Amino acid sequence: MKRKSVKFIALLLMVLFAITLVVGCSGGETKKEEPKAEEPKKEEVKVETTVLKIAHTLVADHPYHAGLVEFGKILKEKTNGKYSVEIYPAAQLGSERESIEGVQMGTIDLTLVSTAPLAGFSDAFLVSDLPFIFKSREHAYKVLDGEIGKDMFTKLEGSGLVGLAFWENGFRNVTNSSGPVVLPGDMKGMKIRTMENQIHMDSFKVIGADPTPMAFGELFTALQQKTVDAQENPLPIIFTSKFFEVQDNLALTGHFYAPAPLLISQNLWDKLSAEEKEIFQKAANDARDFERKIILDMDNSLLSELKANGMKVTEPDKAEWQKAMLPVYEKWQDKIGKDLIERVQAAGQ
Ligand code: EAX
Repeated sequence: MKRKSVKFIALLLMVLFAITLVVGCSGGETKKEEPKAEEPKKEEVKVETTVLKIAHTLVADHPYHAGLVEFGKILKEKTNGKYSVEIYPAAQLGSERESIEGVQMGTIDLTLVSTAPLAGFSDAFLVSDLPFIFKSREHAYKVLDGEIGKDMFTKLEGSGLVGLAFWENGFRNVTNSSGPVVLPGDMKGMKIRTMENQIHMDSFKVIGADPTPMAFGELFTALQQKTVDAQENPLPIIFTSKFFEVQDNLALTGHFYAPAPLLISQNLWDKLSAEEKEIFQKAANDARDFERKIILDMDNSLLSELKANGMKVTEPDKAEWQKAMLPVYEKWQDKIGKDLIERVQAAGQ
């Protein structure tokens, strides 16, 4: 019995030893660290940027330009870099009329212009070109940012142009190189440059002046060479385009209010998704408010600058000028629509 149990224990020990050997080999081996699979590098998602061409006719110091830079900043941010802008100031891409044509053809993506030259493309804005139709900025904004302004943009359908928002050029004043202007009759025979707009030309004809339509880009030279005696523009343009260098007299007539619609090419607009359209619209509205504020600040501060640059300033009685230009309403009310004129006037009551 004793010998058997010794044998059994020895066998048991050998089996246990063998098992330990097998387990030890497999479990003992220090597991080679499996190389960690490389974390897939987050691919930088490269956004293809579309650079939009924007044209305007004023110098880069004018609020038109600052407003468009703001528009581009908002657009780039809200589209995560999908859209950015390249702004061409000072009529680099042509006059306002040529820029509007470029937007229609899609060779220019957006343009910021006064409503006046749009008369050659659509009747939609004629009411805003009437003398003294807007009593104040508040009146203008109430009309342009409301239903009437929306109707104006709707009338652009089919023209290749889409109106995004009405920015501001502002209330226009007469400058000249002949002498002080107070009464409308003081402009008798005076050669005044106007925008390419028949209502503007009729408004100066009716007070005895001699209107010449001309692209903005030619105006400074025409004043310098006395091809024309006078011009009319808001203070921010008179200052930033340095008209005080070639015009001695400024009459604060405020005879026209010039809205400045931001227009986008229909081709481009149709390619935008619903979400992108919303982003473009909001950027146009936010940049509009930004630009209007700069114009207002400049309008309030530039008079002293212009006087300091030698301009002699008169403050005509606006009621006199309004009465003198009234026949223009008679001539244009059928074309524009008496009811539309009355709606716009009622908004200012
Ligand atoms: O729209 O032509 C003009 O006098 C305008 O004020 C100018 O082009 C900005």
